[in-house]
Amino acid sequence: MKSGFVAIIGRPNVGKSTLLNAILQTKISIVTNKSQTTRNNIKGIYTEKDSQIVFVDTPGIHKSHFKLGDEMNNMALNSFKDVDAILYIIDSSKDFDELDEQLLSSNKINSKTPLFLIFNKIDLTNIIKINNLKKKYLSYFPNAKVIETVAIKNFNVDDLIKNIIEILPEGPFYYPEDQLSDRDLRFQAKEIIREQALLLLDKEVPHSLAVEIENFKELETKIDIDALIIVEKDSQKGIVIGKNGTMIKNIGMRSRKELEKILQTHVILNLYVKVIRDWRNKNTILKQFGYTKNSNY
Ligand SMILES: Nc1nc2c(ncn2[C@@H]2O[C@H](COP(=O)(O)OP(=O)(O)OP(=O)(O)O)[C@@H](O)[C@H]2O)c(=O)[nH]1
Ligand SMILES: [Mg+2]
Repeated sequence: MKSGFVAIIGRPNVGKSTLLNAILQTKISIVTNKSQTTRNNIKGIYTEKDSQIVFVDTPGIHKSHFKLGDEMNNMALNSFKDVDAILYIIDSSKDFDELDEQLLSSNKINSKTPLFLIFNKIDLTNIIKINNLKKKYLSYFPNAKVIETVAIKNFNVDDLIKNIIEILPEGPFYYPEDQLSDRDLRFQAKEIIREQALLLLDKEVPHSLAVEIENFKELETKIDIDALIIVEKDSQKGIVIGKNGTMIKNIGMRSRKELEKILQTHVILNLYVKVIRDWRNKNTILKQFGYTKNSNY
């Protein structure tokens, strides 16, 4: 039997969570067009007959201006300290930048850990650009395995899994065969609501927004959920509620539909909005929301 832990890392918005979901053919991690969507390390467990890969999706590594961002970066940087392989995801349509350079030239990535350079989003660019990027990345890690993917279309995902299994050590299954994630339904619910809010909102609001589940009651024929949407300013609260409550109704309706798909049961969802000023810089709030290493999540 083969098994191991594999960290999925990279800059924000490159397609890390999309790739994890493609590998597991299930929505484990939320995906939006906004950067810094993922705020926690989230495990996705892939099991085949005689191999198990425990993937760890991570927040995109970015230049942070808030304590929240520092915590997210720390989570990501801690994820690949002791793993059997690292998937470094690259948005092939973007230029190589200063933060990539910093990360690759620091000694944070252990040169003994097998490294996969995943050139994702190749549908958005051309061969010349991809080849230039490859040269750049390979100059830091000449032995890395290069794979091109289009995560939204599942392109090359099977090939990637095959390549990972090849380098995994012999080992036991770490999780039951039918377990797909380390996160519970409560966590999934808060993430789905955040995802739907992020998809509908713009500018600084997505980054200032958090969701807390106040009540999650599993009844025989339905699940009752009360959730709080937290923002940092009164003006943002107004935007989240929308004219005559249209925005919050829309967020609620879309979240409920998505939750019903995942939970396979009827969902009653009540949303409330609350302002906590500057919560992204408050340690106690970050801990309460599950955004620190020592949080419950
Ligand atoms: N065209 C194209 N878009 C993609 C591809 N993979 C992901 N995307 C899109 O890129 C955006 C970001 O995807 P995510 O999976 O949320 O990216 P991420 O790296 O997890 O982002 P963070 O959680 O913010 O770090 C979404 O709009 C995806 O639909 C791809 O291969 N091609
Ligand atoms: Mg993500």
